[in-house]
Amino acid sequence: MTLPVETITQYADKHAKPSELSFQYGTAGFRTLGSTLDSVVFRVAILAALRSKKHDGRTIGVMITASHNPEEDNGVKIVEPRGDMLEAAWEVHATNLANAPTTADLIASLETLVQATKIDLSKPANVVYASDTRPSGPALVASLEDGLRAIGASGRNAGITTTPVLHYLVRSINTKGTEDSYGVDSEEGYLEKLTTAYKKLVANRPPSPLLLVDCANGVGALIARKLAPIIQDVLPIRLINESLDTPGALNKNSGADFVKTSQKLPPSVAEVLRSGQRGCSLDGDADRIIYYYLDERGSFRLLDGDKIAALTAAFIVELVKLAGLESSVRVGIVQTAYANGASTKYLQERLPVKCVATGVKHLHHAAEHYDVGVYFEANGHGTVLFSDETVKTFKTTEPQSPAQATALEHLVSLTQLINQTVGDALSDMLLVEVVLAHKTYTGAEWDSLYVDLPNRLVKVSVADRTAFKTEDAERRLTSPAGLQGKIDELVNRYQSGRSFVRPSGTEDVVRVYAEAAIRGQADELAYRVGGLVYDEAGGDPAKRPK
Ligand code: G16
Repeated sequence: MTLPVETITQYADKHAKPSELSFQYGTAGFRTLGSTLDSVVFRVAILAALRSKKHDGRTIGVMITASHNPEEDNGVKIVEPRGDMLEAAWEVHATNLANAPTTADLIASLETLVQATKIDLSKPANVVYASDTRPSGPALVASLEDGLRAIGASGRNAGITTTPVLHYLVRSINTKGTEDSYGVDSEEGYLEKLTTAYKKLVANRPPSPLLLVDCANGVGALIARKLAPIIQDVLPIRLINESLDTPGALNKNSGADFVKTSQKLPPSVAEVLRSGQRGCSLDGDADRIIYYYLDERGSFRLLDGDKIAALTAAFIVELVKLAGLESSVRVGIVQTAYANGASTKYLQERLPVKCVATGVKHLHHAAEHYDVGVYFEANGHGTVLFSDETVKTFKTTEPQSPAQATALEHLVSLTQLINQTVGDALSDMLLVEVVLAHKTYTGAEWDSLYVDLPNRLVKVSVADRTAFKTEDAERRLTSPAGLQGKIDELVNRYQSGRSFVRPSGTEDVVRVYAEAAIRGQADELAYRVGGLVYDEAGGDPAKRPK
C-alpha cells in the first residue's frame, strides 16, 4: 500500500506553509503565534496518523495548546499510546515535515519517513485530539481534521479539555478491556477515578480547610468546576480566575507561571487569600500547579514543584516502609537545573536524585528507571510513576498487620489518584491535599521541610536564541564560546551562588536562573548574568536586563 498522494496533495495545498517561517518541535511540541500554525497542525495530524500505524493502529493523542504562553500563542504536541510524550527521534521527523517548503516537498518527506521508519501503511490509524480555550483553537482543530482526512485516519474529538485529561484518554483508550485498563475513556471516567481514590485516601480524616484554586482563566476551570462538587464534603474548594471568554484573560496576571516567575500572588488571589490559608494556581492547560500561603505576618510564601516533590516523596517513602517494602521498592527523584539548591540538598540526603534537561519528556523517562519515580520541575510540572511490577507488588503483598494492610491500600489508591501519564495540576492538587490531611500539616509546616535559597528567573530577548547551546543537563553553556567562563567568574563572587543560562523551548527568549544565600544577591546575580547574555548575543535594547 502507498500513501494517498493525490488526497494529501489536495488538502495540503489548502494548508500551505508560510515561506518566511521555520518551525521547531521544542520542549513541549511546536509553540508560536496561533495564527501561523495552520500548516504545522495539518502536518502533525498526518504524522500522528503515521505514528499510529507504526504502533499497529493504537491510538495516538494530539493536544492543541500553548499552556503557560500568552493567549495569542498556540501549540501542538503528540502523545504516545501509553500517554507519554512523543519519542525523541520522531520529534526530528515532526520538525522536518513542518518545514517542508512546498506540498511536493511534504509528500517527498512523508515518503522518506515511511520508508526510513518501515511503516506498514495498510495498518489502521487512530488519533484522539483536544484543544484548550484559546481563540485560535477551533481553526487549528479544523486544520488537524483536514490532516486526518488527507491520510484517511480515524479521529476522535475530545473537545475542549486539559492536557492531562487528553493524556489520560489516550492511555485509557489503548488499555480498554485489558488487565492494565487505565480507566474509563471519558472526562467522567477521569474524574471518577481520581475522586474515588481521593475519598479512600482521606476516609476517617476531618475535612480539609477551604482551598483557593486559581484557574488562570484557562481550561482547568472546566474540569475543576466538575471536580469541586464531587469532593466538596472532604475538600471544599473555591475557584478564582475561571473566566473563559474574556479576551486576553488567559494566564494574564494569574496562573502557575505568573506566581513562580514573579514570586508573588496573582492580584485577584491577593484580594481574597487570608493569613494561614493556602491556595494554588494552575497553568493555562492545567498540567502544572504551584501552591502558596500567607504566613502569620501576611507575607507570601511559595510552595513550588520542589516543595511538592519533597512533601510527596517523603509520604510515599513512609508508606513503603509501613508496608514492609523498604528493601524491594526503590523510590527516586528527578529534578532539573531549576530545582532550588536547598531542595536538592534536602532530597539527596534522603533519596537518589537525578538531574535532567528541562521538559517533562526528559523527567518522565528518567523517572521510569525507579520502582517509584517522583519527578517535579520547580515550575510545578510533575507526577509520580509506579512501575507495573511495583503496582503488582502493592496489590499482591500479604499484609502481616493492620498497619501494613492500610499502608498497602493507601499505596494502591495513590497509583489511582496520580495521573501517571503526565503532570496533572488537579491530580497533583489532590495528592498534596492527601499528604497535608495525613500529616495534618499547615502550609507553614510543609514549607519548613527546608528553606529555599533565594532565587530569580529572568527572560532575555536576544536576536537568535539558537546560538545558545548547553551541556550537563543544561547547567553549562558550550556556546556562545567563552560566555560560560564569564558566568563562572561572576558566580564565584556570590555566597552559595549558582546560575545557568539556556534557550527556552516554548518562548522566543533565553532564560537565566540564579540563586544565592541572600535575596538581593540572587537578584543581582540573575540580572548581571542576564546582562552578560544580552551583551554577548545582542537583542532589543529596551529589554536589556537591569
Ligand atoms: C512546558 C514543558 C515544561 C517546561 C516549560 C518551560 O511547560 O512541558 O516541561 O518546563 O514548558 O520550558 P522552556 O523553559 O523550554 O520554555 P508548559 O506548561 O508550558 O507546557
